Amino acid sequence: MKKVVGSFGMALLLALSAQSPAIAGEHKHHHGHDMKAMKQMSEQKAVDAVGVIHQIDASERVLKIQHEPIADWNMGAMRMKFHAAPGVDLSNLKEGQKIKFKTSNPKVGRYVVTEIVE
Ligand SMILES: [Cu+2]
Repeated sequence: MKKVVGSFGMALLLALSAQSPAIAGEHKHHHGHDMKAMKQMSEQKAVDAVGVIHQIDASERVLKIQHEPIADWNMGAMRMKFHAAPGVDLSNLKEGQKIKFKTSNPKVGRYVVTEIVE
């Protein structure tokens, strides 16, 4: 519930800058590409990605990242949540920072940052 409340709070903030429709559409869009890309992702291979950290939830170990297109997943640019793998050190990361990272999709709807490359 904590995450839901957080997203809602952010949606409220962003509503002031007229961006809330984009947030509201985020999950719907993800279900679409999850289903389509499910087969090719099931192998759990980590792929390269680049993005800007939008939000860090250190206690939940969740990063909200505005990522550039991820060709290996046939996924366009978007903002979405990634769970940090146990070995990933979040202490050096800052909101607004651009990172190169490796990510896997172990199951539908769950995205994991497996490594921060730079
Ligand atoms: Cu995405």
